[in-house]
Amino acid sequence: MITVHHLNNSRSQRVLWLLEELGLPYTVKRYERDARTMFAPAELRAVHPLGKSPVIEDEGRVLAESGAIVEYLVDKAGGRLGAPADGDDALRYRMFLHYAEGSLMPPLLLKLVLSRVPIMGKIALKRIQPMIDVHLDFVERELAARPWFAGAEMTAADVMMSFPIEAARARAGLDATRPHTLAWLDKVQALPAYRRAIEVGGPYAYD
Ligand SMILES: N[C@@H](CCC(=O)N[C@@H](CS)C(=O)NCC(=O)O)C(=O)O
Repeated sequence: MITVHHLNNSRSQRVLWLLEELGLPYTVKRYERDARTMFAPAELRAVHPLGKSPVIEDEGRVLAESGAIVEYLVDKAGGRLGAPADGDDALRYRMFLHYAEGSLMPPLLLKLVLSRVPIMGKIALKRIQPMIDVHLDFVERELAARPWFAGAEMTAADVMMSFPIEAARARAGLDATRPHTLAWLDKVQALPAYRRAIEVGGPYAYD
């Protein structure tokens, strides 16, 4: 049985969503962020040296890093929600699977960190938002061209993209000026498996 080490308001929410989509059996161990620092509790380091969420345990193995976990779960489910058959869609799938954490999350995280730094943070923030806007414009164009990130069907690439898009709506100016992205997010958040994952994960600030 898979164990998900789930931190509140975190990337592990999308792992719960994927597990619900795939119908794989799992249990959840919960952790709460420190209310002041927002860091994960030290006990998560006992599970994995990085002490970050998500982490899963399965068949005696411990696996960290969302993208690796998502690929592992897709493989375990026989490739369901994995790369589409069409070659171009498959390339999009691969790209967005990496893009979510590799390119889109870093400026969003930087914005969050800088927003907590007085004076110099405010000055630096002015340089970050235009970087984020380039990403959000790119995402909007992609979703104007097709209903899901990798084509006509929902895939695990959508699961990976859910957290940065939710974060962008919460704190980086994603609004009605990018209607295809917002429509995609509304569609995702209405999916039965997504809703079940929210119930399992507990209160989620980005829902
Ligand atoms: N790229 C990693 C990032 C992991 C990460 O930073 N997780 C955050 C939650 S969204 C975390 O554990 N933060 C608490 C901490 O740093 O103490 C992944 O996708 O798994």
